[in-house]
Amino acid sequence: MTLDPSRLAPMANAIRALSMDAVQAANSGHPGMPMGMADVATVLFSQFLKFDPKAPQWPDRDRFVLSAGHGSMLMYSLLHLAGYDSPTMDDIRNFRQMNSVCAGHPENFLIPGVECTTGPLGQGLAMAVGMAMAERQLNGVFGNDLVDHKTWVIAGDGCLMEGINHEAIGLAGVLKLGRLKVLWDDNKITIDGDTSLSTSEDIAARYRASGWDVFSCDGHDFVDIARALAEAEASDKPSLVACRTVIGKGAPTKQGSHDVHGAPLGAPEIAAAREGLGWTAEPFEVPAEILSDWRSIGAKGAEARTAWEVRLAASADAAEFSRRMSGELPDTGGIRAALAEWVAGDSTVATRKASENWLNVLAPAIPEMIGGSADLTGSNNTKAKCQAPFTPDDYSGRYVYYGIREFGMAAAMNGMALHGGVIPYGGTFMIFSDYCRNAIRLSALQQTRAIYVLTHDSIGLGEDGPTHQPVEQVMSLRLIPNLNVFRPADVVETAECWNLALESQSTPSVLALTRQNLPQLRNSGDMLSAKGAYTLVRAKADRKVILMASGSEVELAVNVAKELEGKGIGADVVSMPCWELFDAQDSAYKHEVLPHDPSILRVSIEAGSTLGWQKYTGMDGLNIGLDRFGASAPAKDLFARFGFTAESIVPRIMDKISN
Ligand SMILES: Cc1ncc(C[n+]2csc(CCOP(=O)(O)OP(=O)(O)O)c2C)c(N)n1
Ligand SMILES: [Mg+2]
Repeated sequence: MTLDPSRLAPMANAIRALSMDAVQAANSGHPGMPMGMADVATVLFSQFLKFDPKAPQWPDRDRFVLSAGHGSMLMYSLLHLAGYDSPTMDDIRNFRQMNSVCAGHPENFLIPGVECTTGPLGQGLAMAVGMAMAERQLNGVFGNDLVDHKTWVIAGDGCLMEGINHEAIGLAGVLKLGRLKVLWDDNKITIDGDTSLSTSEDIAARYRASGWDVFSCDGHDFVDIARALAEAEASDKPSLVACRTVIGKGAPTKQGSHDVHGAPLGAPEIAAAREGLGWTAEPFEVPAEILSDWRSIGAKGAEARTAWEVRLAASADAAEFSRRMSGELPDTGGIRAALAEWVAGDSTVATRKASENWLNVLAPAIPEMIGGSADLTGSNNTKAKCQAPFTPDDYSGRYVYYGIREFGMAAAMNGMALHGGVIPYGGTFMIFSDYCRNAIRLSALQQTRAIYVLTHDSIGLGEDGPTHQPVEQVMSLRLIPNLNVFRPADVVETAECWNLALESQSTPSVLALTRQNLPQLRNSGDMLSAKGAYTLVRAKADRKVILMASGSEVELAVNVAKELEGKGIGADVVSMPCWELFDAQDSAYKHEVLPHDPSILRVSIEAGSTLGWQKYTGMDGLNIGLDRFGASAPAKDLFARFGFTAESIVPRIMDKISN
């Protein structure tokens, strides 16, 4: 569509009208942002964004991320007006109501045109960095014919103020992600009022210092917006466009004020705004001519999409590219054979090292696995031998040096997984899962296959002391819905848990791994970890005790069981590498592993918070754990000091049984 401001203005006003009306009808929501950015978004969609509403999943589309997720009505208006099947006008009428796909904030799992879930400020932009990384990685492998698109972001003052912004733009800068373009809603307003209340930084200088290009425009002048976006598009650096806007533009008495940020305008203000904008249509109606202009923008993308499909069909890489984008793993026959060998073996090794060894089996067989670490590669053991670094000189590389940016890494992993075609995994110490926790939560909410390799998972890390020793982290990760927390006990479970993580297309995983060596506990069984928990050792004497444990404490449970058997007390040992998978088993299996029998004492052993184990042990059980901070000492001494020895545990069990 040629640039004709007289046609664009009514198109932008359609966004304003829908946003005012939907927020008013819902009696909640954020009209200010969509009204303020309506003009910029209209220019972006009409002249820059590559998209086809009839093929929302087309792999080579530009990605559009509304990082300022509170402005969700901007997203819903744009998608509807441009001709996506979802959301419908009825969905928009029911904005923020039960069962409407137009949720309070945009959700990727509700609307195909929504690339990622946004709302937690800053993370949309940080996920866009990951999308831009995935684009370059796949471009590095498959070339321009199949992969050649940009990532566009609309971000607000809040997204730029959040700490994660620093991590995200630093990563984009060092990786020279020139196809990442961020449009900043520079309205100088946040919830509390003028941005001068809380910030005085030179944002442009900060971005430039991080290797970005910075442009600016009057966000209400269509010609100027198009000029700035064209300049940004032409830049080979990641680019920020400061779009000077008026929040709530079009609301006559409220625009420019924080009052318009997050509350309905009210009927009188809406009536006055309609008059000022010359908008005469009824609520939730868009005049045919304006809708037709929008639909013609939407229709434009079909040409690029069909041309791409022709190129794909002609490509020798078509099958492999399509497989990677589908998320299906390649044939893993070799991996199964390797696992059988491991089961037959006898190796004493830290599970972080077992993970590295298994990665050296997985990574060559699964080329879409893109690893990385937040500057702990040698400790997290995340790099497979076959992986070259992912750098601006070689984007086909498969290993990312994320730097000390745990939150930025996790958000980027989400963006990569959402982009598709790659399977991201990344490492840091378990203790720093808290640094990236909200991104892990968003992995779960967004149903991304992000795999977190969190090593040094207990006091077993030893001398680094309590700042580095996780206590509550493993348990607190189990609180997050749709997240599989794996804590494998040995080399075999480590390999099994990795496989399960890779097979979980819509559930992210945490692999909690030890620093310290652990003996191999199993020489039989096929993927027993898939059930989440299983009986590793059966009682020989009359069963009086069931010991359940995860990770490094399974070995201890085995030793405790031996001593109890020596005293004529039969004890099962249940290894529980993944609560979530165990909870998903049928009740027959669960009762087979943990039978209902009040005469059997249930004992949990895990070197971390005990809160939660009671659901398996019952309140009459015994919970051996750590409900205090650790200390700085060698691991062996710490386990002894905090009661994680058979000498300490056996008497407690005997005591409990005899009382
Ligand atoms: C991490 C996070 N902290 C706080 C909020 C709550 N919140 C939503 S919007 C907003 C203000 C954002 O200001 P800005 O990005 O400038 O948006 P504008 O008011 O201009 O629409 C805040 C604090 C949030 N959504 N995410
Ligand atoms: Mg603002």
